[in-house]
Amino acid sequence: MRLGFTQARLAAALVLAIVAAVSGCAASASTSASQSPSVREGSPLQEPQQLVSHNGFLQVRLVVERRRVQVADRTLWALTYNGRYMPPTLRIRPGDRVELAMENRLGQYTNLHVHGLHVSPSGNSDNIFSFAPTVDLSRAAVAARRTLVFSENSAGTRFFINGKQFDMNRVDFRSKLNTVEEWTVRNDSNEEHSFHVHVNHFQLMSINGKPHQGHGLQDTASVPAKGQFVIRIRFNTFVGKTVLHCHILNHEDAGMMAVLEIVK
Ligand SMILES: [Cu+2]
Repeated sequence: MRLGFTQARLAAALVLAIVAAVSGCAASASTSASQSPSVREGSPLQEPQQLVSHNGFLQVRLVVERRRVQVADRTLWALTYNGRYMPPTLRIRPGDRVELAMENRLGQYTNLHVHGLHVSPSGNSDNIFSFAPTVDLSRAAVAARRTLVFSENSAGTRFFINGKQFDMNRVDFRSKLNTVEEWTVRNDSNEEHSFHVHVNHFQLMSINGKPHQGHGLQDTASVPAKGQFVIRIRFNTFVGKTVLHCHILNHEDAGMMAVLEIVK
């Protein structure tokens, strides 16, 4: 993750406020043993680490991971930032530039939210929706590429995939188990169709040539009228015959369905 700021609109110091919920009290005043024998006086309260810009520039690398830490003389498994329970404070001046790279070692998705900075909600900036697909097929080796053309007759009464109406006794596409394929789904008609494939979810890569930032795998996607999209699909776990089709029921019933067989 990399955030760039050329115009910091703050007065003096900026605080990177990644809120860490402090579990249990930090340093309590000494209490008599009879009231709470498990609480001892802890270390003095410590300020978070400060990372300070120099010559108008601050480069920060934040490693986020679950680690064992000492808090108030207790051992905790906690979410940490660069090995510390409290995240650092960033000190920069108006107009400074910050480059912040976050490495996520949590084994689950997270994002970085900052207080005191004017940051875009797009892309991988301060974007709560920026979860990557659970599986990212963008760098996968592609075993086969196919084009699936959705079309219909001018009356809108018969619907086709690659010029054919559905026939359950015909196999239209044969794909190999444990491979990734890239399919271009093209819509030659004047209305949108709802592409749907059974068994394996797919990653939507682009729509009408424009790269798509996916929020996860999906099993249905709209293909625009006179447009197209590109998906990548991995055939996991199961072999056998299944179908892909338009999810508009009368299109499907009028032929817009095809047989996909997944083979070893
Ligand atoms: Cu349709």
